[in-house]
Amino acid sequence: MFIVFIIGTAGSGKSVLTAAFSNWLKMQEQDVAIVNLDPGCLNLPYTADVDVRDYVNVSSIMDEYGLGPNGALIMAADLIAEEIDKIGAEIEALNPDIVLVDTPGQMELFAFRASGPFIVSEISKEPKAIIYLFDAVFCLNPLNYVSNLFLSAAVYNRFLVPQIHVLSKCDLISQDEVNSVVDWSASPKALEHAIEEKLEGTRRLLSRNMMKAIYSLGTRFLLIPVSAKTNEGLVNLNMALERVLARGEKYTY
Ligand SMILES: Nc1nc2c(ncn2[C@@H]2O[C@H](COP(=O)(O)OP(=O)(O)OP(=O)(O)O)[C@@H](O)[C@H]2O)c(=O)[nH]1
Ligand SMILES: [Mg+2]
Repeated sequence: MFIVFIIGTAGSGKSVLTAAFSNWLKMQEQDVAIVNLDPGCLNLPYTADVDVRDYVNVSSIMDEYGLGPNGALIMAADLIAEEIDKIGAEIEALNPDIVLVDTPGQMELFAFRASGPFIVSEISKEPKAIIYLFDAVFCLNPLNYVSNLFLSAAVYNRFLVPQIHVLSKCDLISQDEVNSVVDWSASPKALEHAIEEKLEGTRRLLSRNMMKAIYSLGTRFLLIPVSAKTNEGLVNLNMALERVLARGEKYTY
């Protein structure tokens, strides 16, 4: 069994990708289970096999403790951590080949508080990977792209789990734009060139220095363009996961 967490900023396409990729895997005759870890979501574009909302209820936390929505979500994250053995046991009982885990809308609640890494480590002892989403529309501007690089490096630093980087919603930008952003992710020189060309003054200086700081970490961020709407790139995403998780083998033998 392999566990794949789908992480990204609010609205970056986590839930829709979870739905599209699970359907795609099922078509490849892979045995998939979906886990929803977002206690605050109202509607999901898939049917969760394991749903954290069966364990914690954000609106009753708001009522019971007199909290606003953000305070309640923080509390919910801590309550999920307390229930993680039961959630892990549910997954274990399903015993699929691959588990896709949709994570909370507000990434910082999951990635930057103590409960997130605890949940990732305790949900299962099986091999894990993270799919980190870069929203294509947001990444067209090199300043936003560099900011997202920082976030993804921070996520990697928090979880220390093999991380695959996806350019999500790539159907919303042109093929030329997809190629440019993928070039930036493959070559620091291409990114530096875009920063010089598209940014000015303090933004240019800061973006250039931020970019250099990131690349000095030695982490690679090659982006895989994916669309959950057209299914473009799901083959490449799956190959990248197989390389990381199963050394290039299929999940099922
Ligand atoms: N065109 C297009 N739209 C997409 C794609 N993926 C997601 N969207 C849209 O982007 C919006 C956000 O998608 P979600 O999957 O809910 O994003 P999320 O990261 O789960 O959002 P939160 O959990 O609310 O933070 C929705 O309106 C989706 O329909 C895609 O590949 N192509
Ligand atoms: Mg979502």
